Amino acid sequence: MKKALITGITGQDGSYLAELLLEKGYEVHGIKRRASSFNTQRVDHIYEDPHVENSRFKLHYGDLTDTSNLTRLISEIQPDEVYNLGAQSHVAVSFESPEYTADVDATGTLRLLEAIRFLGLEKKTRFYQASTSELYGLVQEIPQTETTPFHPRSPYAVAKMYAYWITVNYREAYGMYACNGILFNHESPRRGETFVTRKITRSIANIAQGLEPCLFLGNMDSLRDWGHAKDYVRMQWMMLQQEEADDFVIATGKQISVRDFVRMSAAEVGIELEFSGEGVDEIATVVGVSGDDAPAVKPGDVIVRVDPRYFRPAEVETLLGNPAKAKAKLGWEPEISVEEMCAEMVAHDLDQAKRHALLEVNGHHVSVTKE
Ligand code: NDP
Ligand code: GDR
Repeated sequence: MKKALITGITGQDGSYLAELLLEKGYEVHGIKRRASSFNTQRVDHIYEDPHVENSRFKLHYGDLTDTSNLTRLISEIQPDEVYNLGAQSHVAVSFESPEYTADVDATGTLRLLEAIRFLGLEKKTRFYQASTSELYGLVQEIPQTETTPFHPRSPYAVAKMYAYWITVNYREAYGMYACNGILFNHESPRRGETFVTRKITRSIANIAQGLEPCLFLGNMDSLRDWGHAKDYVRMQWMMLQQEEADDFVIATGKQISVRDFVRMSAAEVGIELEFSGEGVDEIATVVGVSGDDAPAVKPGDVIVRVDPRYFRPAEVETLLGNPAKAKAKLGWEPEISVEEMCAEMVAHDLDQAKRHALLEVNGHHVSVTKE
């Protein structure tokens, strides 16, 4: 039975990847951070009581900032595959915590690679690094491929650039099977609530249920190549099953703006929006409502506004990937479109909003946490 170790198992990708590897018969080990409250919601459905015999899903406390912890875990587990998905993954937050982001995202990657090498596992353990389209930043070429030059635009992206190159370096220097997946944005109902797609689907669902009056956003002109996390974790596994380690762009090859994602999400709950104004004065007004499940808004209501708080010191305006290499060498293609993904996310968040609304009607106050 193959053993995999996943850092970031409690995150969006970690949870989908753990499901996939369990389906494939792996013994799956994951590193979770110690927190003052439970933080395993995304993997609770696959959690197995450690007392159960032959359990194939095991969680260990750990942290990417802790060398001794990582080295001990790798030594004990002797994994065939390590997926380094753990990171301070929020671009805007990285401007506020640049040093911590570097420690976790850059040095954390080095700590894992060095532990594998130090333990003499460089010929046994295959390594996957969660690299990112943020490396392209101020884009030099459209669409972006594996050979497009990098120009990172945030402390997050700069830290991930170190992680990218140290992964390549350990492959070249020590012959390690180490790969970079250069993944473009990918989302799902399990996406963290402060990333823009999930923030939008959650707010639109709350607005439709009368739980929240308005969605505040930053740069709505931003263009992203959005795929579904389920499609992308499949590719993470495929990358470690090749004869030779290599780096791949994973993207859909299509892009839309943040504004269009808002429009698409609103349409899912029967709200037609019209955008007007520019820059910080841009608003979206309801111009039509439809459907059996009438949303709690009426034509003329302004339900989207700009809050400059969400602007970034340096922005990545446009990202569009070309996944031709992944298609040619691995036969990978995304199966879920951005429209299907958006519908799934809104349906999920609407279900949650309806539960909250029901509780409110029955006198139980539910606080809807926001940024
Ligand atoms: P999430 O933010 O959902 O998950 C990040 C995970 O990392 C969580 O499990 C988090 O733990 C863990 N983590 C954070 N800090 C530490 C630390 N100091 N030590 C150990 N673990 C830590 O990210 P995604 O699942 O969306 O992304 C997975 C990886 O892929 C990340 O590295 C991200 O940067 C990268 N990436 C993501 C893309 C995307 O569009 N989703 C695109 C390209 C790359 P906790 O639950 O406790 O917070
Ligand atoms: P990104 O994702 O920065 O691309 O990083 P995010 O969803 O945070 O932002 C996408 C774009 O939307 C704009 N935006 C807003 N973003 C947020 N979070 N909140 C807002 O209110 C808002 N309004 C507009 C942003 O400015 C940006 O242009 C994600 C993360 O998952 C990274 O870890 C990963 O590496 C990259 O995707 C690929």
